[in-house]
Amino acid sequence: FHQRENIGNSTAEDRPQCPETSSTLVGPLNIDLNVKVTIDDIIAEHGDVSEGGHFKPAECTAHQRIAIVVPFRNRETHLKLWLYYLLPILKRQQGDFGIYVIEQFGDTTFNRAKLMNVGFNEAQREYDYNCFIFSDIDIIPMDDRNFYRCGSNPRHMANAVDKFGFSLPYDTLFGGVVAFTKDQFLKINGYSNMFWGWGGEDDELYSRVAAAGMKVERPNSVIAKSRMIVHNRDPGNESNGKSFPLISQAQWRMRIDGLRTLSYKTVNTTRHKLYTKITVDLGQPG
Ligand code: UDH
Ligand code: NGS
Repeated sequence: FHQRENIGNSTAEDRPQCPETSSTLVGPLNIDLNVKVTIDDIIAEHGDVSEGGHFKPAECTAHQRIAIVVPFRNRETHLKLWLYYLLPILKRQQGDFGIYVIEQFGDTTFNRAKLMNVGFNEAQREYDYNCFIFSDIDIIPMDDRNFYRCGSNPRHMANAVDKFGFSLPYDTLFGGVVAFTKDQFLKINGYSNMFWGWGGEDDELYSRVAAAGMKVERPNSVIAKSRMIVHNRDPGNESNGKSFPLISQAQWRMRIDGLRTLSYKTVNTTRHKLYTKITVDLGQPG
């Protein structure tokens, strides 16, 4: 994948840098969460996405090499909807991107944050990504001007979700969709590995960013409008009730809990036509 050979008549060397803002963007989008579409329909639409979910614009050299990491278990319907809407958006944004669906194996308590760390680790071994977008499977942007790209600070892109009346419920919310350059993510040692069950791992991530002296940037709340697919709480992802002590320790614990101490076992890797799915055994809650 991600061949570096010629595309059409131009080589990577003589293709121009893509413009800062792509001219193919359309702005606000109509997102119908009840749309009837099959995965085969989506595959048929995206012949230019190569095996494993990799794409790069043919006409120009992308600004960033972006790995999109999605934590996953038992959300096939959401994955289909997410791909249906995100692929055209990401292509119009002219990213050089790869999609990584990181699936938690077995029925142990879900650990969203650890899956994100696994995604970072696995993606950066495959290609020279310099930007990592960590996205829930159930958030779909309603405007393609909400760039899935990194900035000079970590970015939060799900700051205007329909579920919260298109505004931020609290200033330090850092869930849903976030973007880190490789250096930014390494600087904070990634996410904590210790959040088993729902809640708080995103707040802890925010604390790491602040402790590392960085600020969080957000797009304006018109461009950032997003839909969240309505769903019930999943079995195995009950609220953990133990988040607050962990969040308050972030500043010192970030040195010893994160990417550098990540351990897991890869159970399976599947190169789907539209994404790479990596199934991992995260072990037992400590
Ligand atoms: N996820 C899965 N499978 C699971 C649990 C979580 O794939 O079993 C992933 C998925 O990418 C999801 C993300 O982890 O988008 C975050 O989990 P979540 O969607 O459960 O968290 P959220 O805060 O919702 O979006 C919490 C449950 C709300 C219940 C409201 C009932 N009305
Ligand atoms: C906070 C959670 C965050 C979560 C946010 C929004 O209470 O992890 O709600 O959740 N923090 C703690 O539990 C400590 S949402 O309404 O989107 O499900 O992101």
